[in-house]
Amino acid sequence: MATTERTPLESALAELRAAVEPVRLPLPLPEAAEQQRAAQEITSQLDDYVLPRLATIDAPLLAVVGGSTGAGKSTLVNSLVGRRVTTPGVIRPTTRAPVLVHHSSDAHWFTDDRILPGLARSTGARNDVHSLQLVVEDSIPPGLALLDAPDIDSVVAENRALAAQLLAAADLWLFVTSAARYADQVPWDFLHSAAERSAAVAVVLDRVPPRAMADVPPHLGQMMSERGLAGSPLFAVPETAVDADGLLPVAAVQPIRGWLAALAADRSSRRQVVYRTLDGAIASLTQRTPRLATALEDQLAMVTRLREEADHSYAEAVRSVAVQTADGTLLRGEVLTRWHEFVGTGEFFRALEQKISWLRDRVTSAIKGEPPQVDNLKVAVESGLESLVRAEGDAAAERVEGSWQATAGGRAVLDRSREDLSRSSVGFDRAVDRAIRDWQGAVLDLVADEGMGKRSRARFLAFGVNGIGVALMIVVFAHTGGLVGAEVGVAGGTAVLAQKVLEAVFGDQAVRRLAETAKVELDARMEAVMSAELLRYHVVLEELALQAEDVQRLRRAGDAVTAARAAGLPTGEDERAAGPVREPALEQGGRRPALEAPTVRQLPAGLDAGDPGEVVEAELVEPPGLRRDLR
Ligand SMILES: Nc1nc2c(ncn2[C@@H]2O[C@H](COP(=O)(O)OP(=O)(O)O)[C@@H](O)[C@H]2O)c(=O)[nH]1
Ligand SMILES: [Mg+2]
Repeated sequence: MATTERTPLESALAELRAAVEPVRLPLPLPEAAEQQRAAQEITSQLDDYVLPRLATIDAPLLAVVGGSTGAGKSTLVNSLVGRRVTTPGVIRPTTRAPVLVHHSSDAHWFTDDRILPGLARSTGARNDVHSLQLVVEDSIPPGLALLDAPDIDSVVAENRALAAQLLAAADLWLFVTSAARYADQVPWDFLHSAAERSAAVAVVLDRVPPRAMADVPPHLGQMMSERGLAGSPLFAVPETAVDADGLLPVAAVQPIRGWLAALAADRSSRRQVVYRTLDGAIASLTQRTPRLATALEDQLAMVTRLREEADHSYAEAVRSVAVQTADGTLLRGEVLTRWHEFVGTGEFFRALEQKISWLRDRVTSAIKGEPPQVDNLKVAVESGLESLVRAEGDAAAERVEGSWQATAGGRAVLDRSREDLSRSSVGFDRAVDRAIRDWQGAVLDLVADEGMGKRSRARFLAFGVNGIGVALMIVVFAHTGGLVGAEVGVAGGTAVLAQKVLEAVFGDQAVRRLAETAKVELDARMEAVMSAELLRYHVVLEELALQAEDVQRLRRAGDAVTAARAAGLPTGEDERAAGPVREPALEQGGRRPALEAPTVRQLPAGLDAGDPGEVVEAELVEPPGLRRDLR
């Protein structure tokens, strides 16, 4: 086998394979399952047929005999060969290694894993769908090999899969159907796919009762014409008895034999069959690749959508926390009670409006020496803030889960996740607590820095850093919504008092600046806590390993194959020596040149041919020296 440098077409196909092979479509979108199969089929077809065939264009023509259960495939192969090389049978073994029959001089083409690299080679009969039984038979002409494939409609799934794989690796389909079953759907699905990718096909209509000879073959011929197989030959084999070895009489298969022998004897015809199938296979790859790219793009779009849903939900949590930590929401309940304790009695608090200067002195004396109430207040602020942030975080998780549950793609991602994404993470509450304590620490640092360098240092020290710090937090919590100095509600009053206390210490400019800094700090910390939660959703989406670059790579690879295909298929060895290519790439959907020649209808002796109907009547071209065997 000559190994030559890769042609541009081979390089483009190798890149296509590299682009297709890793494609995974994990989300259950409408096209996903079908396109995932398509990706698998593209890869297999490249490995099993297109790449090896291109690399060894001079290899023998592989005719795969395919069809439904009991159509007579094995009997036909045996009869063509002239001896029993493959096992026919009414009682079917569930699995059996397919049999490949070739001439002894062609052995090297099949013993290595040039084609069908996934199947081991064996020389004896094997009950194993993962191997290929090679039979040397010199009644087969060199340059032609016959493969008896499993039933396309086998009850055993792996047999069906193997049948499809073998047909995809064929240069020529010898499709066997019986007079009783030729209208069945399964064979037509296969024939349709062969027509779609312009594979060379010959149909053998087996076991035709003599009285049906005038009707059934023309009907099948018409069906073939209607389904894109007008150019494919149709051989009608009459129902006859099989001999002791299970072989059909020589005369019954003679037209098929003759046709195959003619094909094998003529290198150019053979090459054209190969080119036609090869080119059709490459064309189908270029047609399938954009669909695969689109399916991958759909997956990416779904991931983007899911990510945005998660982002929006947590952005909402961040926003909501930011609003509620500034609009007075927190200045109630426990915080308020503790604040009252801290600044003094309820009466004192109610008298606030009128007696602000007096109050300042009262407060000063009340909190001098850092009374224990300040710690209670700090704890109340902490827990009020904690429950607010926790609730918003939990709500965000529930929202994401709810919106992801609404699509199949989202449900699939939720199912894949090892974590329960319908709720906050296990560590969330602790993370919130820590972030809040850190913020409180930062606020204390802030007021300490401000207080120590000021002329009001003495007053600052009198209030104590904790008292001042908590007062600043209170001011932050009422920073927006016009509460400070305006709304005279309980919360408003609370904030006003805190504000007055701070102004007494720092002056009003500084209080505004400090409150803003403290708020920015708070928002940043809460956003960090929420981001960590959001990350869980990003991670589970990233685990799908979907990359936008892969779509581009697929598209580019498909385009490159299209371009390289337009430049033509490679030449064989003899042509390489002779000079430039004589046979250009076959145009897609064109008529099949090699198979146009002898299209045969076999009639049993004594029956009038009559109207040829849809079956093209043609002379059987007998190559010189046609013997009982195929040579
Ligand atoms: N009488 C007769 N029997 C046939 C013919 N073709 C196949 N058979 C029998 O039908 C059964 C199934 O045939 P086989 O070749 O195993 O079909 P396969 O499943 O397509 O390989 C076997 O018992 C064959 O002997 C035929 O043309 N005439
Ligand atoms: Mg069989």
